[in-house]
Amino acid sequence: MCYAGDNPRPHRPPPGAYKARLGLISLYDVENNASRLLGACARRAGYFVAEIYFKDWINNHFDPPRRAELSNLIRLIRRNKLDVVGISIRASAYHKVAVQISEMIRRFCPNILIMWGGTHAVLDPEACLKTADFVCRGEGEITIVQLLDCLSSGVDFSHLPNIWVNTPNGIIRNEVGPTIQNLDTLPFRDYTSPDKYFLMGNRIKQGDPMIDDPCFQMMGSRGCVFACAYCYNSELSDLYKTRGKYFRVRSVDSVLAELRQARRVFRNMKRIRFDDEVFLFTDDWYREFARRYPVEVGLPYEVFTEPKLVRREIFSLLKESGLQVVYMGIQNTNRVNADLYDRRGSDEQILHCVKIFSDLDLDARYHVMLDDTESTWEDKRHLFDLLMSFPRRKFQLYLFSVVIFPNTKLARRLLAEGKITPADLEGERNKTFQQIRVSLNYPRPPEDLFWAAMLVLITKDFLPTKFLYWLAGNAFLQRHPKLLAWFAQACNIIKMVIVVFGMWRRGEMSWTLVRRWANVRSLITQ
Ligand code: B12
Repeated sequence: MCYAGDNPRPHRPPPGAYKARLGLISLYDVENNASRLLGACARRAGYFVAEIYFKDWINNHFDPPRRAELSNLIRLIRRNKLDVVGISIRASAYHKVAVQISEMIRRFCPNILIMWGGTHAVLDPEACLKTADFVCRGEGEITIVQLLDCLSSGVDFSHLPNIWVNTPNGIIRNEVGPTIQNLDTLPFRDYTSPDKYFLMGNRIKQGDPMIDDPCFQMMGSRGCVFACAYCYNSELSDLYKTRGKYFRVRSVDSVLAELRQARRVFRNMKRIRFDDEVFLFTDDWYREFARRYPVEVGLPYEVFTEPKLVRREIFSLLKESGLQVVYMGIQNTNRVNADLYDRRGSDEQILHCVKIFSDLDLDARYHVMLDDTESTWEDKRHLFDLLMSFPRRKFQLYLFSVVIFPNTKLARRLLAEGKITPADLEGERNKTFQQIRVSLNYPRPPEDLFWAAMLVLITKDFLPTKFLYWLAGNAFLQRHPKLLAWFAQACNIIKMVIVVFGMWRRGEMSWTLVRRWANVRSLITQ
């Protein structure tokens, strides 16, 4: 590895010089935006990139790497003559797989540099450096090209912003680099280069694993204006404080141009999901988007929002332009949200949004987060009553179980209060593999099981409202919540069949979804 050179500035390799070859490995994450974007940046700078999608994630389940998958990975690294591999770890739960894979690469391809990046590496670089040669602790687009330039010119890279390096003399911690302030300057994510591989089972499948997916995932912004305690944004907005605006948006031109390009290559595209933390733009942006989107793209789309951001005027406009599905974070009662999660709001605000979505006939899906350390019986009852006051036929609930990500405000607070130990942090405990979406067979205290089952039943619109209130007040079931959970599970399966059948009829089922949902043991609630 080249350390501590005399020439601290990276420079482009001279024409005709050897160009370092990059591999990007995405762990259990076929969607990974970062791999495709970094791949596009490095290719734009003239470098060879092999993108390797190593397995896919499954809700509430973990399928360890198999021998054939690992040997195919090594085969690909050798065949493509890579000099450096970047492992993109988005979710901390995949830390241990990253260790396993890195150790194997080191054993069979000893001359290859191993770099880790992604949300987890940004959140917990010290832990990552126990295995990786170096870590990218920040946005990767500029860093990856600078690194390849350095490697190609034989220049030291250990001084590069964002880079933290393990050296024989200890860790070099460079400061966080500049953030991309104008997102329009980035290339679009690359879905078409031939050097893409999906490893799952015995086969190496060449080509982009998402290319046949009916849902195209898109982002029009980066960062977030909120800093909820459980979310990694609470840490990142601090980290990037001195590096320009943290929340940045793309122009309508740029968003539509990427969508038009995607429509040409995604043969089966049926809908678009905007994966922005919140779909937040200026009123002028919304107006221009709503005017041009139906003409230039014209597919139904989905967005994520937050109660404080919902305005009737804007959502009517979006609805007319094709908005079909809205995901909104409710998370918990106002008391728990404020006291534990640093989220402020009111029931009135939530009910106001629910009314708007219902009036506009939008398919509303509300996110709720259970299993926290704070909620009392009264909070749980309050949450049930609030959700019961929504028009029952017009929404879905997505129930999540709170996961504590390292170095978030929530993690720091619960550790300081002694309510959790470091072993409970994601990366160590890996709750993601058992319980990120709530399933009723996960072990939880009887009181939590009772209310989780009640929430599952709310969206089973074939059950009468009066019956649900009767169940909620039933002292026998409160003492024996397992009975209620079995009943809720049965209703859940009925609902799941209805949902899957609907998606299949609309042509929205994909192999990716079948793989994720087919496991009955990890069945999530719908
Ligand atoms: C959209 C999204 C999804 C979508 C994916 C859509 C898609 N096409 O990518 C879906 C729903 C599929 C998804 C799934 C999951 N997600 Co998600 N997801 C996100 C979200 C909102 C955006 C990610 C994104 O694409 N950002 C844009 C890209 C370009 O930027 P980036 O990922 O930040 O990467 C930059 C740097 O980190 C760096 N970088 C990244 N990789 C690499 C690699 C190298 C080599 C280098 C040098 C640099 C580098 O450069 C990039 C560009 O600057 C993030 C939150 C967020 N805003 O990041 C959560 C987030 C990453 N997800 C999270 C989680 C937990 C999950 C799941 C585990 C949930 C589940 N149901 O099981 C799965 C796991 C997937 C996996 N195996 O990692 C957590 C992870 C927290 C943690 N510490 O574990 C996050 C942070 C949200 C949160 N709760 O706070 N997710």
